[in-house]
Amino acid sequence: MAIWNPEKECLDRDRLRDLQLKGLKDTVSRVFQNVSCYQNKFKELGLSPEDINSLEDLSKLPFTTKEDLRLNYPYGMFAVPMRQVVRIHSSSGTTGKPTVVGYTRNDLNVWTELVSRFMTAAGLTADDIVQIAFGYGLFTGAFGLHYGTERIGASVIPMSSGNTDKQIMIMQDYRSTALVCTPSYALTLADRMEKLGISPDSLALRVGLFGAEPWSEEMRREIEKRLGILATDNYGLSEMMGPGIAGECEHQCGMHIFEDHFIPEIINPDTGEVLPAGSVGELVLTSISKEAFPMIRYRTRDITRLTYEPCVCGRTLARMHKTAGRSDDMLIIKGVNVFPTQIEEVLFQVEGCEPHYQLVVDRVGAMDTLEVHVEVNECIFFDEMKKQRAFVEMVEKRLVSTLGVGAKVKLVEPSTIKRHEGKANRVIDKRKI
Ligand code: DLL
Repeated sequence: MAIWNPEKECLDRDRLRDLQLKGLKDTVSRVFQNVSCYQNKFKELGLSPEDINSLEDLSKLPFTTKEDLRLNYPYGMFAVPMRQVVRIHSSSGTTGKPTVVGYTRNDLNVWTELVSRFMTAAGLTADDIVQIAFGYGLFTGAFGLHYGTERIGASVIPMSSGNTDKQIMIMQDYRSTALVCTPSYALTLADRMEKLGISPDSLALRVGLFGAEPWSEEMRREIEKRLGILATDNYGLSEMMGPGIAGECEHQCGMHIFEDHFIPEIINPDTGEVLPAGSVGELVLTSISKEAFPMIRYRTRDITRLTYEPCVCGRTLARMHKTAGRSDDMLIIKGVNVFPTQIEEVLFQVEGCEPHYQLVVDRVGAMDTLEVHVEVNECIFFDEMKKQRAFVEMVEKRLVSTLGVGAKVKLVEPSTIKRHEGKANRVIDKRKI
């Protein structure tokens, strides 16, 4: 199978470490000289760039958080003068001011290279026709994938998000072979195609490159079955660059992190302590090649685990496992930690449940409550009460045994839960309202 940049993606790990140390030292010197937020943080810790002499010294450096970016809104974290910045994007933050990110010409080049890597890893070539159904705009998804598509020589259809019927028409008429969007939108498309009586066999679609939100293995199988494609996962965040931090190869066994540009660490989110390889914890990333907007030990809030075992594809880069979600998305129900993706896994395994659900969290007196609203097929929805009740009890039983905390299940009619065009928002937490 093709590898976009074998020299870097299959680099011997000792040489990779040399390259990382060099990139780390350069980055630390640059932020120390040019970014007042880092100057202050380093001074508080009594650190100077000369103290960084090995990769182990990384843990001496301070973390960067979303709060730092907010405090330095809009351009305070930039390490180059504005005249060297050629592109600006922004995070899709749901609370407060969005964070602003900038790119030099070289940053854009690197970004395009890294997207080309994971597109190639997913099996795309110059022969593909790639339909991009991410929204073009401040969000990094569409532009990131757009330039990667062009770089590998495939044809890009810059469709943007929404307008589901038109997406399907274009997919049919233009013979799109690859689809780029969020996994939840892929399901929205599959649903609509079924309603319109369009069989996936009549399309040329063969691969999906999905990312920008957490999704379970069960959801992957559902998308693959319903669209008749190979569905691959890719990960990124605007604060680090956008898509192109990590992406899966066709073996679908974890996303290769482009470690020649980003150093990953896993920490205990409560104490900040660095955890040994293989542990589950919060992913922390340090950029080692970015010019405009370098990030030292950025706390992503995403909970995952890294594997350093070599992959059968030949890449030597570490792989990150599907994230359970952001630690901010984690619900604490009666003291038990619950990720929406865990609920998704259970629902997707139940025959009769449709892949559309909404979680409603509330507090009655001092007691947290969790309600799971799930669409079921018409057979079940219109079934006699007794059978419906038995169905609800069966789902509730499975949920409590997986989550360790009870949830009330409410069956809703097909097509009643809101469909998503971009990132899905599946939780209504009335406790925060
Ligand atoms: O979502 C960048 C992106 C665009 C990635 C397109 C992949 C494809 P933000 O809007 O800043 O950037 O959101 C970043 O989304 O911290 C994760 O919580 C979540 N996320 C992104 N990719 C994945 C994924 C883009 N593959 C935040 N699996 C991140 C799980 C993901 N969560």
